[in-house]
Amino acid sequence: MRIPLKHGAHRVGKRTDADMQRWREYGLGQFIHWGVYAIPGGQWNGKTTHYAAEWFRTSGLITKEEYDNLYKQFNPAKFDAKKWAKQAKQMGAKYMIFTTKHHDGFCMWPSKYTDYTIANTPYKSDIVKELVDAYTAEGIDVYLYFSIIDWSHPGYQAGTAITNDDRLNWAGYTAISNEKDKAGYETFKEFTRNQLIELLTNYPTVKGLWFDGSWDGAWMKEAAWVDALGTELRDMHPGLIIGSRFRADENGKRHEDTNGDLIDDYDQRFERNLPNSLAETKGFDWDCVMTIPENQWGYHRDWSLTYVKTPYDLIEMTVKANSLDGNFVINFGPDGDGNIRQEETDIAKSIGNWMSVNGDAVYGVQHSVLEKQDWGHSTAKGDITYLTVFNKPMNNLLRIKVPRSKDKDMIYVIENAMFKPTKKAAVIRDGGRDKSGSVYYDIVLPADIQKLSEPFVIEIKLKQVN
Ligand code: JFZ
Repeated sequence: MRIPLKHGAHRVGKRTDADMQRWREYGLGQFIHWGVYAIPGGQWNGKTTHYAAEWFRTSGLITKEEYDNLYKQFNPAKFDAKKWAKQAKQMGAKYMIFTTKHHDGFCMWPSKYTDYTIANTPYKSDIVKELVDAYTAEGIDVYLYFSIIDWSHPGYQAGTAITNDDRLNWAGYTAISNEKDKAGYETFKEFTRNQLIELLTNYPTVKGLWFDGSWDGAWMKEAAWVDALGTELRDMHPGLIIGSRFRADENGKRHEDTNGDLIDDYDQRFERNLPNSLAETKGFDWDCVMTIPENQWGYHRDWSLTYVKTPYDLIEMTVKANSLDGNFVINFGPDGDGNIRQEETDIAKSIGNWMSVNGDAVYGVQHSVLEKQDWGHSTAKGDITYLTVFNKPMNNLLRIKVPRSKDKDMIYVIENAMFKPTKKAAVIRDGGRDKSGSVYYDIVLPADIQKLSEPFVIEIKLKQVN
């Protein structure tokens, strides 16, 4: 039984328009977390935090006053938007999400509605504009990250701060306790609306908004107002793409509404955590945003404290996400001078080199008819199935299990197979059947493929026969 909702999902099932189709085909994206937190980079007065560097204001290592004055030093002399965009292009990113304003409230654009912006730093220039222009010129679509939580706005503080530490605010159990707080929160809502309208007005080429911090308790209680704001933003920016981390329904349900329908356009729940099956995705569009270290989004000076993912870790996640109909987004945290650190530059390059050979297995694909197999992940586009091999068999015989067709009289056969890196046809052997009727094929890995020390793709054509 469906429960009537005023502020739940406004659509059941996926969006079918061209803008959303374009989103679906991205495959790989880049996230950038950049703000004044890049100046301390997780360290202050010789002490280092293990917590996420972009949360540095709450680390206990810096006073609020010290943090709130950091912007007076923000002057990234090495920042070169075109260089970043070229690097992202080479990596193979089709879209980029940029932190216009993180939880600290510092605006990377010259917002009219607060003084806490890039305009009042020694750098002065509009960083959001530089990035939107540079990435758009490279053919990379831009999305704006925007935190609802804003530690710099007095109305936000008045409305929601139980303690000074917003980390305790995770679960969204804040309450507005008195009339003064309520009035303050109204000014915060108006401020948030003004800023969002300002962003879409200033940067009309952006494709969407990536919201964060909407678990805030007071925000979740504003279902009707936030819903109306979403409609207003969509009306002023046709095609606008918004994820499920913007608003709650009237019962406080986030991501999925009370009826289990996805709120807004794609599921944002797979943060730093990929699903393992199509069933887990519930058939929704989704993205997975991922840090390169364990949990650092903003610049942290000391990556020795954490496991740093390798290019092949990230490539496997990219292919896995796409094999389950999601987009994968890799985060970069530039430093306070505007440099992308060497480790990130090297990783981007390796990924880009791999994507330039194997990108067909990632862009514009969907899940394939093959079940998940030990050697890796499979994706499909039209009548081509891409097998991306991450675990090369010791005997160099790659066993592929091909499903029985739903129609009992039909089976799938591999019609032909080609190694993507060498463009050579593969030798396919009959690998037998099992009791359920599934058919197996063995692909013989030739010497040049055996020698590869990186994942590789085999393109196959599956044909249904009687
Ligand atoms: C949030 C931010 O707090 C963080 O700094 C970063 O910007 C990240 C992209 O978003 O962190 C979250 C938000 C949601 C979840 C986890 C971390 N979540 O839903 O599991």
